[in-house]
Amino acid sequence: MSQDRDDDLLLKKNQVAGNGLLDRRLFLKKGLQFSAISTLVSTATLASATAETKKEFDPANPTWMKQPGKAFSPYGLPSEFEDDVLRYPSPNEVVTGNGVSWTPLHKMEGTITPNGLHYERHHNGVPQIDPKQHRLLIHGLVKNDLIFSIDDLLRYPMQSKTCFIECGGNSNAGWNSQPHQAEAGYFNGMVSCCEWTGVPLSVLLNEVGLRKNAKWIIAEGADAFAMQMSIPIEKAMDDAFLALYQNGERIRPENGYPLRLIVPGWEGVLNVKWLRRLKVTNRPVMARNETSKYTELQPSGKSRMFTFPMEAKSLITSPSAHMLLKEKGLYQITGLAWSGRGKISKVDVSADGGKTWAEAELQQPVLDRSLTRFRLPWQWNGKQSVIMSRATDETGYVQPDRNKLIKERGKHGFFHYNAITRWQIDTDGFVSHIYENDETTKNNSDISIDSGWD
Ligand SMILES: Nc1nc2c(c(=O)[nH]1)N[C@H]1C(S)=C(S)[C@@H](COP(=O)(O)O)O[C@H]1N2
Ligand SMILES: [Mo]
Repeated sequence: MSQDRDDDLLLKKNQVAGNGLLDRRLFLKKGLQFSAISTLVSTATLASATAETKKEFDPANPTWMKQPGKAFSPYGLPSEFEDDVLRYPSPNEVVTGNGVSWTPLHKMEGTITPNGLHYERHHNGVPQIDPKQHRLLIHGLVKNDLIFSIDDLLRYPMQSKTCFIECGGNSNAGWNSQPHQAEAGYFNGMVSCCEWTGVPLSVLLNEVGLRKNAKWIIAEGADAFAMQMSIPIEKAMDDAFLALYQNGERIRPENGYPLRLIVPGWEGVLNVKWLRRLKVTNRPVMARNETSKYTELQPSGKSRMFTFPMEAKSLITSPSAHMLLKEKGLYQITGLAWSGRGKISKVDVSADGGKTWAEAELQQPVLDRSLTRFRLPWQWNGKQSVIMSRATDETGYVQPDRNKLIKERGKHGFFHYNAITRWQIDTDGFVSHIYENDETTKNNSDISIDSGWD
């Protein structure tokens, strides 16, 4: 049967939305498995087990089979052939140590961020803290001030939680008047997801004893920026915790060693790294990062402040910007969805610029406030196509398209950009970032954020 007839048959039997979106269960259906997957791999490759190519597969041929391999190592590193899977540090940082490095989401699979690829955001460098000298002070509107060493904290009963951390400024190039052309991770990769382990904050707050007028907690970091952030007491008592471990090992210096605050689902900036002090107060401290930053004027003339939870968002990571589809045929669209308000309940995908949608398969288990992997098979017909994803979370919140976001928030936003991202695949297979045709793309006089953070 010819390739085209195969393609037609696949479409006829499995298409669930316009422009070739196929049933998410396609790869799970037993009978279809073989034919579907073989179309996914180029027919040229499959058909090529000729005498010529068989020579490439000489069982005794690879050099790594002719001599013993390397011995053991005390700490494992990625294969040298994966040396392009890297964080991307902001090129235009003005002060050394103030900037960001993005997680390469477009080069990764699954949902967990390896520690060496967790995005970084520092305001004044990474302090090299000696855990023996480090102390945490809890004071303010409490009955007894307490000082903890790291060894003290390591003796407490621990809990683990997998959750994402996302900078409030993630994807903020989306506010630009022109679509930002960068790889998916180097545009949206100020989000990462780890299993964090540590001590519930409520345990320590109960130990110091909150006074009646305790309303806020001010968390302070031990870096040269002395980051301070205010957190409402309800959240502090609910699910915030002090993390000592990241994906099973002690937290990396870049991510807050030896102690960091985790505030699940809320703006990254609240997750104070290198935590040294928690002051219980009756009002917020009104620090730089809750006044001159993170306060945003709305079209109504009012400002948004203390916009804590990160709203539901999703993003196709493959195919995505700057990738090249070599030929028409079957592809797996995949990406990530997350919500600071709970679990992702569904992700819809469109391959026709939003005219029709189909529900993607969610990788199980779907975890609260964690990156969630979605996948959907797609038969690309070689024509210009626009693919996009739309997340819905368990509160019923639906990720907005860009026009809706701009209508609500104005054109000069900086934080909390969670609009639907559109990737356009051209006839030559090249993928780029586009906006829906709207008035905002035509107005070129707006501010331009090449790589913003905060
Ligand atoms: N002490 C301290 N904590 C901090 C910061 C900082 O510069 N200093 N940056 C904040 C910001 S803006 C973000 S987005 C997250 C980034 O965490 P990460 O570097 O582990 O990804 O840490 C927050 N906590
Ligand atoms: Mo941030």
